This record gives sequence, structure tokens and C-alpha cells, in this order.
Amino acid sequence: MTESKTPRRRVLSGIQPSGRMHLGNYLGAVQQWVQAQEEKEGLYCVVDLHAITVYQDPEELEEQVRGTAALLLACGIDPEKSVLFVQSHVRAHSEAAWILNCQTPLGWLERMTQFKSKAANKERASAGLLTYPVLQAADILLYDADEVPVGDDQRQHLELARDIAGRFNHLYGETFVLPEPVIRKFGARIMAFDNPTAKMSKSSGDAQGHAVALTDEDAKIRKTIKRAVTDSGREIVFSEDPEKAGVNNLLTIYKLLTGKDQEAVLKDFAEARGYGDLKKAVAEAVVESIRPIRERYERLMGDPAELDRLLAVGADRARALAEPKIIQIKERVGLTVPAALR
Ligand code: AQP
Repeated sequence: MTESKTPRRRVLSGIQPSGRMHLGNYLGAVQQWVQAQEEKEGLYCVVDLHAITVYQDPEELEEQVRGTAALLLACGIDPEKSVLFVQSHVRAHSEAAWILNCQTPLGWLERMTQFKSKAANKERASAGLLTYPVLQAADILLYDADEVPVGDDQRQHLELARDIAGRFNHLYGETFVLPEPVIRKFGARIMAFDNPTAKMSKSSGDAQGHAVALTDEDAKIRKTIKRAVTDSGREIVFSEDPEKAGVNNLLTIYKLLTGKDQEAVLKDFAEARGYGDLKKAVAEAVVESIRPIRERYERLMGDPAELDRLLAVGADRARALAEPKIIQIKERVGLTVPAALR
């Protein structure tokens, strides 16, 4: 008797090559991607089309794309198990984004909080910043992704992707899978070390003491964490109290990097003499986790031809999945697809 095999769930997520990848990206997103690829079908992309919604130096962008891909591999994305590719290498993303743009009410986009905060100056903000979440919906819907592991800042965009899919299915018939956001309870929002009420982000990543980048040397990591803002108390507890945000952030990072549960984490600090001891232990956990990533990254960056080869293979595999879907999407809305494009 042949055993019937349930198809593996498909997971898709992306990261912008817009700056130095940091601990927040790793703990909120990439660590989950690495874990997911063991049981699920993973597709992970470097979303360069998203990055150009704000100005990027053209020469630097090329290096950033390679660097981001190398970091994903260094973190444990295995190109044998997962599809790793660059968004702009698969044209269907841009085509699907345009078609979905034409189906998305403007009001839905104007309500996005990320747009509101990034596009305060409407004379300077690009139209791409407004339609950014539609491109993100296209990235996901093109591959019929079941799950999208992201940080908490992407929650609203993912709801929008579901709304866009639902509206399209309603107007043109069942076409898209409604993707589920996968957002961790711990690590969904790693906070900045210099301001634990703000999320750690690439765009502020160069500010002294803001973030730990995955390429930082041991001494720099120790210095950043030693200077992390905490509070004037002494209590080492997980807490949602904004006053304790700094301590909570340090404990969360420690928990995720050591794989311990909350109780075991608190036990490790039962004898601590103050926040100095906490910071030292967190810094060591971060150093030990980042060192092998940084070393693998340096090796990978030393062989750009091999990196490009891996990305070419990933793009071919992604194209093979995206091409039939973009044909289906075009046909649904009444666009003819000539034989040469099939
Ligand atoms: N601080 C964070 N904590 C947890 N998850 C995070 N992510 C980002 N920051 C945190 C998640 O990382 C994935 C890639 O996101 P991104 O490329 O948009 O990274 P970013 O650091 O948010 O980049 P920017 O350019 O600096 O964006 P802004 O200016 O918006 O902060 C996503 O899954 C994201 O949720």
C-alpha cells in the first residue's frame, strides 16, 4: 500500500538589503526561517525592489544584495532545502504587483501606519512607499504561501495581503491562498539598545549603540550591550511595563539565543548582583551566537562567483513556481498571454 503524503506547507518571507542586518532581523524573522526549512518548503527572498522605495546608492545596493544573501546563508538558510533568491531576478513580482495595485483601494494603503510614519513629507516620499505593501502581497501570493514568518512590524501589511487576496478571489474566482502571518510571542519586536521603547531597525542601525549587527566584532557587541539603556531599579524580570522595556529586551534576547524557557532564564539571574551581571551574560550569549555567523559570512563574501551561482539557481527555482501563477493572474483579469510568454 502506498502511503499518502500530505504536501508540506509553504513558507515565504523576505528581507530588505537596506542596511546592516541586525539581531532584531535574526530573532524576529530569520531564526524562524531556518527552523521552518526542516519541515516546510521555504522560499526566502532579498527584497531589493522594496529597498529602492527610498534612495539607495546604486553601487552600494549591488553589494548589499550580495551581503544580505550571504548573511542569510551564514545564519543557516540551506540552498539545498530552501529557495533563496533576489526579488528583482523574478520579473513576475513586478507584474503581479502592478495588477494587484489596480485592485487595491487607495484608502487601504493610506491607512498603513508604516507609510504614515515614513512618508510624512508627501512632496519627497516616493509613490513606491505607498504601494510597498502591494508589492509585498504580490511576493507572497505569487507562490501560494501558506505561512509568512515575520516580526510584529509586518502584522498590518500581512492583514492587507490577506484582504487583497480575498478581494481578488471574490472578483475573479478562487486564485490565491490566504497567507497566515507567523509572529513569535517572544522576539517579535526586539527593541533598540539605546532606546528600548523603539524597535531595533536597519535604518537607524548605524547610530552608536542602537543595534548589534550580525557582522559586528566581539568587542563591539560587548560594548553595545554594556551601554544598553535599562532602568534605575534592580529587578530582573520579564515585564510588559514600559519602564522595564530595557531589561525585558535583554532577557528576551538571552532566552531566544540560549533556547531556555522563562523559568530557566530567571534562574540564571537569581543570584545576579545587578544589571551589570545581566548585561555580561547577554553579551556573551550574543557573541557566541554571532561569531559563527560572522565567520561563515566572511568566507561566503570571499567567493562572489559562488554566491552569484547559488542566487541564479534560487531564481530559476522561484521562476518555475511564479511563471504559471502570473499567467493565471493575467488570464483571470482578462489579459491575453501570447504563446511566446508561456
Ligand atoms: N526589531 C525587530 N524585531 C523583530 N523583528 C524585526 N524585523 C525587523 N526589525 C525587527 C523583521 O525582520 C524582517 C526583515 O525586515 P526589514 O528588511 O524590513 O528590516 P528592518 O530592520 O525593519 O529594515 P528597515 O529598512 O530599518 O525598516 P524600518 O525603517 O521599517 O525599520 C521582517 O520580518 C521584520 O518584521
